[in-house]
Amino acid sequence: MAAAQGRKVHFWPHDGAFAPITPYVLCTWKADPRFYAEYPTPRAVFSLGAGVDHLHPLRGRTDFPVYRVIDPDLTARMAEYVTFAALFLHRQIPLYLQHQKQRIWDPPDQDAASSVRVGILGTGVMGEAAGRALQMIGYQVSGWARSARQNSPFPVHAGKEALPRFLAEIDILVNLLPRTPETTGLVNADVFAILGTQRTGKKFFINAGRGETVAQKDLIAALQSGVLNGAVLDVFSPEPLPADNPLWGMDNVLITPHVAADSNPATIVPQILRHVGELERGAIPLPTVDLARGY
Ligand code: NDP
Ligand code: OXD
Repeated sequence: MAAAQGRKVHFWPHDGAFAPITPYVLCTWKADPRFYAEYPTPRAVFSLGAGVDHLHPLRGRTDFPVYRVIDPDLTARMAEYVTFAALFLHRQIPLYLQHQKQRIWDPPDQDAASSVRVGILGTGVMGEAAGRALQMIGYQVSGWARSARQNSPFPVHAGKEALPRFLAEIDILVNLLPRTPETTGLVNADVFAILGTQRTGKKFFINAGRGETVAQKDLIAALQSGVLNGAVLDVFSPEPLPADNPLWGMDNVLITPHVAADSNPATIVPQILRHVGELERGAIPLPTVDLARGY
């Protein structure tokens, strides 16, 4: 509250009814759609995370700028998570955990990172940072995005037509796509089948984007049939992942409860206040979200 520097902060719904003082901004994370109905004329909307799929009740609105968290702390956390997950899978940690339980000493063959190809779906703020971190370890990194890149630290394939070619050349697929109408269910059986077809070897999947972008039944089938050798999964549809979901019981799957990159209030509140200050001075900082595009 002190950080708000004299501005009134109203917590909804805990603080009860509020006759909006004009102008006001909304700071929101997975709010009940009634929230937006109660405050229909915001000066700006701030997502309290990087993802903005939770803002779907505002789709079609163009009368205010929308901002998301872009924060080095959050980005670094995602790069950490993806690096951990890639090493966990490529360095065969599930096998050692299993061997340890059985007291088995049996060193397997081990590929160098430089021979492992990691592909990133979505090379935005998170995807590019994760790719850079993976490159530092020596992985061969490539990416896939909607639009072509000028100055990417690794090759980026653009557009739907380029997807099969991108997939055929990778061993570890990392999903960092936002959830939009176009990306919903995009990672499906066809994607898993093409993965790494240019070279025989192990194939892995990491998902820290959104659960809805993956056809979960296809993922389960790919893990059960050996099309995929393992996965590290942070996001699901629905969340929490129901206790009877087969993914929980799979030895080749590591599940984390949507913790890849948590927003830290200590770093995001000053960012929001900086933008609010600019709005108060009449400058409209460039919106970081395009609601029509969905991210
Ligand atoms: P950005 O908006 O910066 O990047 C999104 C990327 O996805 C861009 O490269 C974009 O392409 C690409 N993309 C979007 N739609 C398509 C499409 N139809 N086809 C191909 N590429 C597409 O997002 P961030 O990198 O900051 O974050 C990504 C997601 O990660 C968030 O939306 C959120 O869902 C998730 N997240 C998860 C967290 C967790 O704890 N698990 C924490 C934070 C974020 P282009 O560059 O061409 O626009
Ligand atoms: C986010 C998230 O989008 O935590 O920031 O998933």
